Amino acid sequence: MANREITQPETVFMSGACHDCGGKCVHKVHVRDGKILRIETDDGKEPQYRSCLKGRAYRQRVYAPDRLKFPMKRAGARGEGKFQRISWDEALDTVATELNRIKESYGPSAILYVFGTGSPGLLHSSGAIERLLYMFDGCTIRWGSNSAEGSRFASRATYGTLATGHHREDLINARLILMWGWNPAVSTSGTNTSYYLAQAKEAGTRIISIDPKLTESTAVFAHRWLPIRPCTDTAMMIAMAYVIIKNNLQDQRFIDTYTMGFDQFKKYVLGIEDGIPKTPSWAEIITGVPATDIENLARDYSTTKPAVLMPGYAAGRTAYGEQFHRAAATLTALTGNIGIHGGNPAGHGLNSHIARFPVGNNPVERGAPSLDNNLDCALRSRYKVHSAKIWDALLKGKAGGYPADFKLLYVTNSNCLNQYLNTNKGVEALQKLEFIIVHEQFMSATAKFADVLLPVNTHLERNEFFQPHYPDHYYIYGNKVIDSLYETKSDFDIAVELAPHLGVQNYSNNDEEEWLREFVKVTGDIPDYDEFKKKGTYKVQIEEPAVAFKLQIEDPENNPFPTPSGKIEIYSQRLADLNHPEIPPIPKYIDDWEGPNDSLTTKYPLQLITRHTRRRANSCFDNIPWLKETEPQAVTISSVDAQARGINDGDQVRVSNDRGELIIPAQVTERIMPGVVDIGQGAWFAPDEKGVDRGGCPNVLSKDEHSPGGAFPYNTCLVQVEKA
Ligand SMILES: Nc1nc2c(c(=O)[nH]1)N[C@H]1C(S)=C(S)[C@@H](COP(=O)(O)OP(=O)(O)OC[C@H]3O[C@@H](n4cnc5c(=O)[nH]c(N)nc54)[C@H](O)[C@@H]3O)O[C@H]1N2
Ligand SMILES: Nc1nc2c(c(=O)[nH]1)N[C@H]1C(S)=C(S)[C@@H](COP(=O)(O)OP(=O)(O)OC[C@H]3O[C@@H](n4cnc5c(=O)[nH]c(N)nc54)[C@H](O)[C@@H]3O)O[C@H]1N2
Ligand code: SF4
Ligand SMILES: [Mo]
Repeated sequence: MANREITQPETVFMSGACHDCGGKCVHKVHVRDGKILRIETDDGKEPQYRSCLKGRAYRQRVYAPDRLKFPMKRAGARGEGKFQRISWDEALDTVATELNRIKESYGPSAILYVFGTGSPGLLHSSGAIERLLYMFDGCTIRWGSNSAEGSRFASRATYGTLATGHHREDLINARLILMWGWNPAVSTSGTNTSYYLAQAKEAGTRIISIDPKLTESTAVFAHRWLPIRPCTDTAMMIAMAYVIIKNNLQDQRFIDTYTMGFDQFKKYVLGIEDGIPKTPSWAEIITGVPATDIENLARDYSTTKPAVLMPGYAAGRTAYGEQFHRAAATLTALTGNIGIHGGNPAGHGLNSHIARFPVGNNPVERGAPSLDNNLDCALRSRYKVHSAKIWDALLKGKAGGYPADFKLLYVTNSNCLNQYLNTNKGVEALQKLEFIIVHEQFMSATAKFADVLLPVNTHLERNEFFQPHYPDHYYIYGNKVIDSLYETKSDFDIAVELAPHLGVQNYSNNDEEEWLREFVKVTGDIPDYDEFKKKGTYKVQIEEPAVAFKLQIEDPENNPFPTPSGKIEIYSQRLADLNHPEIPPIPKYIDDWEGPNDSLTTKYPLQLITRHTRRRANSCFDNIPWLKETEPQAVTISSVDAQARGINDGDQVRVSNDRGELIIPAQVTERIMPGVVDIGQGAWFAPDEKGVDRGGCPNVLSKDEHSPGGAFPYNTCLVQVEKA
């Protein structure tokens, strides 16, 4: 037989922005005969939006042998991971029958929708099913950002908005940068952040890192590393305020003009309120940072202007995480580093013009007060379930104070069993449900518990529109590069096909392209859709980097801050009105449960932190061989703590507390402070027959609580480590 393989010429497609990594980059995909050959990245005009190792390796994710290929229904016990292939017709019929049955028997609030950040696109993402469920009389949804609810809470309380960021180019204008629990060389934090940090360093900006670990960012950019005990940063910041106020180093004109509540804060800081002056020596005992270092940093930060204090989200993912972000914002206000080039208000830092998929209103929440900008967590939890408490909510329902007795769980774009707190409790809770539906690309820990499992395509198998999460000035068009593999579909396609089975009329009057055209139009920036689609990126020219609150600072008369007082609220009356002892109206240090001062340290003496890793985006990519090679899953432990336990580098160790245990190799290093251990988050939960995790999933250890302001306390967790 003649050779039938006629080789087509190689074609290049522009796509990008694969998962939730804190960035959105360009994928330049080489294809021949409908097969991806390799993936390169932006080599166009600066600024380039270049991929990381995960994008370069994406071919292996698309063609992974363990991709979910067909719709399936459960064949063994729930969670056992045994499935049987079914047709899409049967799958959609079953999903519709169960949704109808649950709605009719228990009401729509018995349906809990848990969505995550698997797909960062606007159309083919979690919003698609959310919209469908709302049109189907609603459901209960989760609230609380795993990433940064503490930061969101603090930003709303202090500034009245989440849009508090500068374009990252502006880092170059700073004379001093404090990377406070911020590791953008790994966690990206805006695609080009490291690029601009490198430029700032070259231009002479001094950079100081405050972090329990000597991170990649610290190694590359910082002039100094100040190790600090996790969960204690607020104490250090308040002691810095003490030094500033005692030495009259604050920007009093700024404080008088733009802020409210300085005097109340001052009374607390100086100890007039409670008899405890918050001196550097007071903070040294709590934080482990020498008092002289705190004193020097306070002087440095308040006398070097402009300066950036950049709080990462991790120090706010603690038991009182919002206090960290409130204190950070307050330091920027005391020093007048808000609204100016080279400064930073240390708020949530979100892109202000981010568009959203129109999900509509949830009928189940009809009559609820506006919850969006609300600081009252208890009020929110009357209508939604805080994501930290979903297992508890499944187990206890209304009797536990939750909005409903949940019967059906619908999960898209999330590996919640792996990624939310207290995985072992999740395993138990999932057994309580009558039905579980999961849309997935892989057999994740969560997918294993599905009753119906629907296979989803990847971003390279659909057209999509992407916008940056952090303030930046570009957009990405993700072109469909290959046809959907096997029988996979996107969440949007599934919603469109499921709608008629549910009797939902007019789910979408637009097809994919019409939606994308609409999103592009809404930006107001992109003149030509077809050209944008072809080029894959649209870079908006800017005169100078955008600076949050520039107008408020330059012309305060006409531009109040969007807070009730119109000022930066160091003291918040809205918080005072909550009358909650653990949500004080001014930022305060509160000792964390499971912090370094908890008596539980006698049993579990080590503080566990769980950083975001280079080789994964949350739990995405854990199964990709090329990426596995780059970084073994291990627990990082200081040589001091390792020696005391007879642990050598590479030894298998048991990390445990009362909630669970896991066995992984130890990585012994001087690059983490004694008393602290670190396990990269996102590794796949793999319990052995005794229930001991062998995959390295740190959430078998984390506690399913949230801070008073709604933060996930992933980094508040006490453990013991011993040789396995
Ligand atoms: N211990 C600890 N745990 C943490 C954190 C921590 O710091 N420490 N960080 C937390 C943070 S910040 C976050 S944001 C969460 C993230 O937690 P999740 O929101 O659960 O996100 P991922 O782990 O990325 O899981 C996303 C899942 O979606 C799937 N997916 C990808 N694309 C699509 C798609 O198009 N459609 C569908 N249906 N599925 C898709 C992926 O295969 C993956 O299994 O993790 C949190 N978990
Ligand atoms: N490569 C990669 N990039 C990512 C992600 C990913 O999974 N992989 N995830 C993305 C997502 S969803 C998010 S929300 C962001 C998260 O971004 P971050 O929350 O900023 O990232 P982390 O790596 O958790 O933590 C940053 C640094 O904080 C330190 N740290 C931990 N606890 C404390 C503390 O109590 N005090 C102080 N001072 N430092 C502390 C850690 O050692 C780490 O160096 O990253 C995004 N970027
Ligand atoms: S993980 Fe982020 S930076 Fe890496 S390829 Fe995907 S979108 Fe780009
Ligand atoms: Mo996140």
